[in-house]
Amino acid sequence: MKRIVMPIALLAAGFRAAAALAHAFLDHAVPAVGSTVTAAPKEVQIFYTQALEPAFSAATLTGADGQPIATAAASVDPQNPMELVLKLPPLTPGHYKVSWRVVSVDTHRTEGTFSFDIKP
Ligand SMILES: [Cu+2]
Repeated sequence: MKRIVMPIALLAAGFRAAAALAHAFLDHAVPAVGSTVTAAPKEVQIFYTQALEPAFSAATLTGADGQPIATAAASVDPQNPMELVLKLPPLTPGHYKVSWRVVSVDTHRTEGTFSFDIKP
């Protein structure tokens, strides 16, 4: 009995370790993190390394002056649970910061920011 129990316990520990590494981290974004684009994007797409919990995942936009820019609430793409979409109002050239805060399906919370520039 002991011989069977041991490997199962080790296996379970291994799965837990793998799950802990699987938080929803930012994989890439469109516009790309730190990029300069020449046309104002209509939305920001943020792709994560893990599926998100839509009810607990959000993103906001601030301008160069640090003031929040009104947008509709960010939503998880129904076609891709690993993608958060923030629809944007018409933006003028400048520097913008995206702040995001998400909960992945393993209930772990992550957050971060990145910026992009719109060139005149
Ligand atoms: Cu996790």
